[in-house]
Amino acid sequence: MMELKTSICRCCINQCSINVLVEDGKVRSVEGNPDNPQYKGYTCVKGRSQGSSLTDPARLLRPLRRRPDGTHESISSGAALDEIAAKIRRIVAEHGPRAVAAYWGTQAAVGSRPVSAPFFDAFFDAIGTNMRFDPNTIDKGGKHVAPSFLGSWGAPLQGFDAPEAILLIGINPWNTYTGLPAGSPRRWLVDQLAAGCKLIVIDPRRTEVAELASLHLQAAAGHDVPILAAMIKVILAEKLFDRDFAAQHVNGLESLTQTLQAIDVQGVANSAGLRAEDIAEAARTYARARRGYAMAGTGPHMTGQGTLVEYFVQVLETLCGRWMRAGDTIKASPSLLPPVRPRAQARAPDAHWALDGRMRMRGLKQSRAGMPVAALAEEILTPGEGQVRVLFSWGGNPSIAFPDQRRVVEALGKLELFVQIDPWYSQSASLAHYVLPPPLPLEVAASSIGTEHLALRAGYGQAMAHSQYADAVVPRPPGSDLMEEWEIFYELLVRMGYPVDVRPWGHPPSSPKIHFDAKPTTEELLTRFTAGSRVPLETVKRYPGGHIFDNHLIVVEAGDPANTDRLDIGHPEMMKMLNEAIKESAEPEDPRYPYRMLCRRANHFNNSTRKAASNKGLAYNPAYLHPEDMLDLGVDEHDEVSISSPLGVIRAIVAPDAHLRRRTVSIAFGHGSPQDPLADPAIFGSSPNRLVATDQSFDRFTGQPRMTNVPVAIRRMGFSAPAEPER
Ligand SMILES: Nc1nc2c(c(=O)[nH]1)N[C@H]1C(S)=C(S)[C@@H](COP(=O)(O)OP(=O)(O)OC[C@H]3O[C@@H](n4cnc5c(=O)[nH]c(N)nc54)[C@H](O)[C@@H]3O)O[C@H]1N2
Ligand SMILES: Nc1nc2c(c(=O)[nH]1)N[C@H]1C(S)=C(S)[C@@H](COP(=O)(O)OP(=O)(O)OC[C@H]3O[C@@H](n4cnc5c(=O)[nH]c(N)nc54)[C@H](O)[C@@H]3O)O[C@H]1N2
Ligand code: SF4
Ligand SMILES: [Mo]
Repeated sequence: MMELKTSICRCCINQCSINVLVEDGKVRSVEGNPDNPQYKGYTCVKGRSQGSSLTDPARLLRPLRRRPDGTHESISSGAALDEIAAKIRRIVAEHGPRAVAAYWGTQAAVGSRPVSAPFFDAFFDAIGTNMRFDPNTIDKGGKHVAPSFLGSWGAPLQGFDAPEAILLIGINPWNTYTGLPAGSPRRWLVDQLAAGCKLIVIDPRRTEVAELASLHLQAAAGHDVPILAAMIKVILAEKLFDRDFAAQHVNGLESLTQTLQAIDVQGVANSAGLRAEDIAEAARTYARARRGYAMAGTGPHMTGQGTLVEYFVQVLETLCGRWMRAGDTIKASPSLLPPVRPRAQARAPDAHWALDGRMRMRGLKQSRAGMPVAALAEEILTPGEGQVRVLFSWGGNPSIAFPDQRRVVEALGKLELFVQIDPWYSQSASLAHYVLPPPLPLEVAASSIGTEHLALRAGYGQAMAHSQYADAVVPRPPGSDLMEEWEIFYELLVRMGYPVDVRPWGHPPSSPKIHFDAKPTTEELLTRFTAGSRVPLETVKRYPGGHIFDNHLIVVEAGDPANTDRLDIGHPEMMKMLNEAIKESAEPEDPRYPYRMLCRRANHFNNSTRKAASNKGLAYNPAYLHPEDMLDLGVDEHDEVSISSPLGVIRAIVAPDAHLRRRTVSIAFGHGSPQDPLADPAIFGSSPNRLVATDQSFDRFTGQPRMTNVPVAIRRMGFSAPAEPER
């Protein structure tokens, strides 16, 4: 029997509304839902091809346990959980809770996080460990830390609501669904541009989105801080800022103006390879627009200066008065979360970026962006009190995504217990003691709550009050032994004798926990976790393909007249770091490493997640080079090169990209064999993280290392494979 079922794609952050054609319990096809008002039928190749992953013979259908020789054998989920619980009990008794670390990755974030994170949190809270990691500190960690220096506003930024100017800094929403609202990003952007919105892009590559820009500053990588500072200088000098807002809510104008005297717009332009007029034009265009948003992506955040970059992005937003005011309506009010009460008022910075957790190396601390992932390998390898001996990894791929891959792989090999929750035999699964496979998204119920929640952070989530609920569309494969992520942590809580008390995801820390005496179902969790939401789940369920719930949208309330807090656009610590950054951007080139390796993403891959049928036959990640550089290197398309940094060397296959700046190599991560970095790149792809150091140049708040603009050497491959340098 054929049936058309509506669902939500959970393969990436866009969370498209999809129609799934099901025949006898099998997915026949996945297509966009043309009737959905937000997505209008949009999907990408990853989502459309997910049906084949459900029946892919490589999919894990039962838990695995590692044998002493490193191969894996099947084990029942019950036995695996018993063994894991016993090991944790022993290790915690011997070494204390800090020996247990946990990491959730990107597929947790786009997948079952809203139902599973509460159980994950409850489990590691019960153990009492703060060695809890997530990808923020190797992604755009500075976004969370910058408000410690700027302060925060009690209401969101204007964001996607009718912008007259958009500033995208090192972000390519065409492929990545960040920086433009969830939905059909191209269609949305084209509509805004047709309505007169101006798009400004700062990126060393003429990306797909840069093609549509009114102004593309094709700057050299790593110059974002000086460029933003130069733009702000122009805005201040030409008095293009929101003077009323600044007078009422802002401190530090004088010290910012003073510090910017050291900035010479022409000098910034020269170092970044730009024209000073273009920097000034970008500043004027952005500041003259009455509404707009700026979004810095992974490019600038991976320069090792993420916090400073983000501070200046937020200073720009503050100067342009982009914060919502009393009476403004939040068009993207989340539906399935309890309504928030935004107020138009500043909260002063507290400089309390550091939270309780401490790493044992390089003075690194837990910040508002989380624990520094880049130092987790060192925590595992460094003996002494507090050494990490256990790692749970859910929906992440440490062996491929963490910088300094060689050290990470060595560290993972030293763990006493490494549990990987993964539907695929990924690079990290292949190194784990236990692999616990969850069902795939179309086999479980879900809601759009994740995208709704993101919408309160400018540059992410949706532009409208869209909401959707989806039942499972197909059953799990017969004979499989799969556990949903929340179920794994539920079962471990029970086995270890801890109470099952969980706080619904997205609810404030002060909200009450829910106690479970008996094991719930996912449907029950979705219901209980949305109690008190702005729109009742029952109402959302009445529109199976998704709907805009724009009755009773949240309206920003007036600020408290007694509040005297202000945002600080001239924070002394940031001003000091700006001066250092200006000096750093003038660093001399090292002639041994004349190329700069840039981060990049591709539409048909989502980080390292198994490529299913979406790769058009291409199993690897090409190293993109400018055609002139290819001539200099004497290589053609499909030729092999070695790319090296002082840390290591990888093999890669070349592809031309005339849209790059000269002397750059642009390559996606998420590929390669961690066990054998010099394995055939045509089969395994190439891993840039082999070349990225964690302890040379890094953001001192988040520990996020320089993961783009990395100096490398490129050579045409000879007859013999290159050797990795000694360490
Ligand atoms: N299809 C797909 N979608 C994804 C992902 C995926 O792998 N595939 N990954 C998801 C994840 S985890 C994330 S974090 C987001 C990331 O989404 P984005 O931040 O959009 O990631 P990229 O497409 O790599 O874009 C980064 C851009 O920064 C530029 N760049 C590099 N260095 C610099 C620099 O120093 N300064 C400036 N200004 N630009 C620079 C690069 O040329 C590139 O165009 O995408 C998410 N969505
Ligand atoms: N050099 C370099 N390093 C980078 C980056 C870069 O641009 N360059 N990007 C950084 C960024 S922005 C990020 S966010 C991190 C990402 O770091 P991670 O989140 O650790 O990496 P992913 O590759 O997204 O890992 C996803 C894992 O989840 C598994 N998976 C797939 N589907 C499911 C599912 O339904 N359930 C579960 N439980 N698992 C599933 C996949 O098989 C894979 O093992 O990497 C960072 N590292
Ligand atoms: S953009 Fe593609 S992968 Fe992402 S949610 Fe939509 S269909 Fe799925
Ligand atoms: Mo990311």
